[in-house]
Amino acid sequence: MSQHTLPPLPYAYDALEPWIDEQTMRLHHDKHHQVYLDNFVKAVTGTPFENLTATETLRRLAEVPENIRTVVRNHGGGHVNHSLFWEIMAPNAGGTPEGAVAERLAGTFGSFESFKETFTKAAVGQFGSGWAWLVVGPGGSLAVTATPNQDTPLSAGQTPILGLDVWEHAYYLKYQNRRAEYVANWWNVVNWRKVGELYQAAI
Ligand code: MN3
Repeated sequence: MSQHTLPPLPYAYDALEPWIDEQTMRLHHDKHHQVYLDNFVKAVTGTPFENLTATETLRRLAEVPENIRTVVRNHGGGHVNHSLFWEIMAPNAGGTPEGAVAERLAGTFGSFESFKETFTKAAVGQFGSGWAWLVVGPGGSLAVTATPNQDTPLSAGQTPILGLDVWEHAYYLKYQNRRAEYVANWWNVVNWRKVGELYQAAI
């Protein structure tokens, strides 16, 4: 499969019920993500970035030609952000992390619960559309950040290993304006095993 093909969801559209509804997953993956990908591919085609992975291109956003940089930032960002988002969720998930990432979370935030509070605050408090992140920085350090729109921490030299989409399209059908409830329920579908793997790969 081409790196510029929309990866299928790694589970059924209704697999994250009741926390995230099937219709939202269908629209979000098949329509929203597809549009980000299509516009990204259109922008980089015929440029030196055509054959790089999207992740590499977003890491090197500052080098992307100015006439396509905004499209790459918004739509390439949308593509890499959503690709991560589908992966770090799973049915029958949630709970707490294990291993190195669990130790580092506890060391950084004091406890897993206190990490959750910090992340939740970032997600609920992001004004307008955007994302909350757990990112890996130098030396395997962990930090919680938030970005507006589809900006990815990759472009800031960080590696995101957990991300939460707080655009209204991610939750409006089921939760309407109740973003805090969506965020609280989302913890039930976090795939900590995957997050642990991403942490290992990043350090
Ligand atoms: Mn989205």
